Amino acid sequence: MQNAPLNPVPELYVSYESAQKLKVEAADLVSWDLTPRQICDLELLMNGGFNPLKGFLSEEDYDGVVENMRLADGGLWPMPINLDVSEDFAASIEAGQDIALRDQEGVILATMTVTDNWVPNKAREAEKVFGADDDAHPAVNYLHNHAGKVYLGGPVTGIQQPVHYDFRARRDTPNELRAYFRKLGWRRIVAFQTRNPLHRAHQELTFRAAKEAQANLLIHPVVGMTKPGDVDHFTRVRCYEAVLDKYPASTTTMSLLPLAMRMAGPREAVWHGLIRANYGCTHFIVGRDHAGPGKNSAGEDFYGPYDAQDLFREHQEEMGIEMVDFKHMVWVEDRAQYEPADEIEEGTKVLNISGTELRRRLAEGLDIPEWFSFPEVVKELRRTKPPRSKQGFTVFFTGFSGSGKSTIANALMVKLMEMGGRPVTLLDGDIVRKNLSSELGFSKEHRDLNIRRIGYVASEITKNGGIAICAPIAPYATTRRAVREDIEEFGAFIEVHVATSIEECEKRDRKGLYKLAREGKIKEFTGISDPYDVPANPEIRVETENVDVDNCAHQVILKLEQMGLIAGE
Ligand code: PPS
Repeated sequence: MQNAPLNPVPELYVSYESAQKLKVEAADLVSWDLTPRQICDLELLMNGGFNPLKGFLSEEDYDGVVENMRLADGGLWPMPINLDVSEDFAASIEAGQDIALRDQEGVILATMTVTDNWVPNKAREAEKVFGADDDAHPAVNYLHNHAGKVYLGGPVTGIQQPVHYDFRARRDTPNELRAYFRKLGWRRIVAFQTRNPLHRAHQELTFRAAKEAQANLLIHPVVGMTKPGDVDHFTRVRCYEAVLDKYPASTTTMSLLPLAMRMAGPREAVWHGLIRANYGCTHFIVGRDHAGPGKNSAGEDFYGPYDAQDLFREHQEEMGIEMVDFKHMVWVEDRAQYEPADEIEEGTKVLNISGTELRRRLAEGLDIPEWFSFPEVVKELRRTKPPRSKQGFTVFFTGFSGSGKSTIANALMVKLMEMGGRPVTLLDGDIVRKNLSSELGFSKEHRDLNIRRIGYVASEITKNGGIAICAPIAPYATTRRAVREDIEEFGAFIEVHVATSIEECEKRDRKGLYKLAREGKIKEFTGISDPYDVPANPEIRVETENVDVDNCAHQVILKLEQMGLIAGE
């Protein structure tokens, strides 16, 4: 195999002077506000990372890519790169029209001449590109539930790079990286793709891969979009910086790749290889289950463990980048070193910590041994993900008006404040309606909006390590589920159903509202003239009839203890 020549790859940017002019002209064009994923795609289109693409795929290119990984001109390209838009926006665009592409702050990054405008067959795209039309696949979920219904295709003219304020010194375009390799005289470069923190096994395997390929090493982590739930890129980059020091001086470098991953296994591996070839690399490490999306909805793997390696091998000649097999490294206790699992004689005692086990140890604040990771890396991970007993969480009470939600929520707040350690905020129904939602009434739409606002505030509190206690009626299960999803991104969500019956609430009628509701003086009153979906699986259900408030609050405390959310020092 030839070494990749390190002359520049074509970019889609115009010169600085033309860009200034174009920017002014583009202000009059119809514009599309790019989604975060489209911004990632556009950056790599413009900087040559997606070379040979000259813009978002035309319908003909898209069809070929979906069907057999080929562009209309026969070139290999495994991943559809489309500008997905709403039906309304698409309907307003005529063939041949130029549009401006803006980032989320409204900055014009590029213009695009729309040559194609079509409604894709998303089920076919899911089957062909991702292997199954199953929403458990993150990219299929994105395709059906987030991506616009219509695709626009056409060439792009680049005005400026998307703005990044983080880790600027570690971001390189393909041509910058090529120039760097040229300057250092690196002719053989093996790239390592990653979306996870690196531990000692990764350091060993990448170092070995570089030695095997007699190449220099590029750690090329993805900082665009990865799999939902991954460690955020800020933390990861701090971890990578620490690992970088462990390689022999001047053998290894790191650069950040603003790619939006699709988790498409085999096709993704080929895509990753083509991108790295554009970045001037000659070799690429492909492992077991490369860019695997996890389990499908039947609990099975989407792809075979070596499908990605097989597909890469089939195309590597044409791609101009060679695959280096990823060696599964394990710690051999007796020899106190990492060795490839397939080279170890039977009966040798080896140690390994799985990703799941690592997450458990981090969540519970347990020991992570030095043979597994570097102390600097573990320190960073612990800083970002403290043990559960130090993370934020949300306790979400739901139940009828007068069920006792507010009283129990107040008692719980006081008990948690007595324990100390984390700030506690009470978002009681009445307080929220006064301060956050004063303009809202009690229609379904307004109640949903009210609960989504509470959920947003609670998710911010949870993210920042506090305890949010919410106590609205929250009558709709779908809205409660949406709030749960928002909050569980950052910490635990404990739904508490205060299960006081409507008869009992009406009997108590503490605010006299039930009487007014019966008389028809208050409309849409929950339980009387408006629905309430009883929670099917709350973390805890408390009965308030014949149980005092203190005891109800204590039941919640016990649940929090059981979930590891509160613990002694
Ligand atoms: S919701 O459905 O979650 O948005 O309701 P919430 O914000 O918790 O507000 C409920 C409080 O508003 C008073 N109230 C009503 N409740 C239900 N239905 C109607 N139509 C209504 N009108 C006013 C009532 O006092 C509720 O307070 P709590 O604390 O639940 O008793």
